[in-house]
Amino acid sequence: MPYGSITLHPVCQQIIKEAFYKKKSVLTKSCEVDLVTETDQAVEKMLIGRIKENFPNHMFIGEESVAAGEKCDLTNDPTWIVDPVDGTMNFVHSFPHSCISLAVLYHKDVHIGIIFNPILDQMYTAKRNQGAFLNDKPIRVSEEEDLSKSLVIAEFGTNRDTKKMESVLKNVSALMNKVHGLRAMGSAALNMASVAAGGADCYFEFGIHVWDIAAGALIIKEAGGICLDTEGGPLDLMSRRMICASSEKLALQIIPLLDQLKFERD
Ligand code: LIP
Repeated sequence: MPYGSITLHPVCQQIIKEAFYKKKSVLTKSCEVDLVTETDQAVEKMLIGRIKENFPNHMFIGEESVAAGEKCDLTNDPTWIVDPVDGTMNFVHSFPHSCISLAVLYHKDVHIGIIFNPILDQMYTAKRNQGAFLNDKPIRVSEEEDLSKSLVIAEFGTNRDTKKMESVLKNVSALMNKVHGLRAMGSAALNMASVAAGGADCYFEFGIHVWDIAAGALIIKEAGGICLDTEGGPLDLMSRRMICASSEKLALQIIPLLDQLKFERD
């Protein structure tokens, strides 16, 4: 996979920053808390349009394109996976914890990952076998291996069906007296970036999508961390579940405590 030097077009940052503090027109997707705004759609259209100008034969999987009915078909071809605004609920509420997440895959392996929080000007990047960075400074996962001293991120997600909510509450109650702290921050990509930068020690979620985690999976790997399936096997980007941690030792302490859910693949 030829590595280009990829920079997110400054217009994407401008679109999000300008809309961030304004009142947004909000639509719902799968349920009343699965939100989308015109900014999500505009950023995805801008990003994919600009990338296509340079890489016309590449494939694309975009959150909002899939929501509009496009296939979510990951092949061995060079593929760009885009979440134009990850943490849309946060964006709608002007809570500055949302980002653009962009990954480039080849033969289904992530070769480039970019997670950009335009409100806080935080650009997390990684190229395969070339390390992980925050604003061009190298980042590493924490060295925490003691569950009782770990900060763990667990999300409520955007699915409010009873089975999912019961599972979330089971996982929160199973963990809350075993860890240092639990957090729910509302952006899968930024949760993974936090683990990569050592700000959290573990994050897991059931119900996420490939566009939420593809970039973060490479950034964590390049920062010395690990991403697994929630039952401990290899991560399957399309399986809609994932656990990532600063070490396998820490992940393996959490996995047995989790109430496991399965979802239809992306
Ligand atoms: C969000 C994820 C988050 C999850 C939310 C939502 P979106 O993505 O990043 O981890 O808990 O339910 O799926 O919808 O803001 O792009």
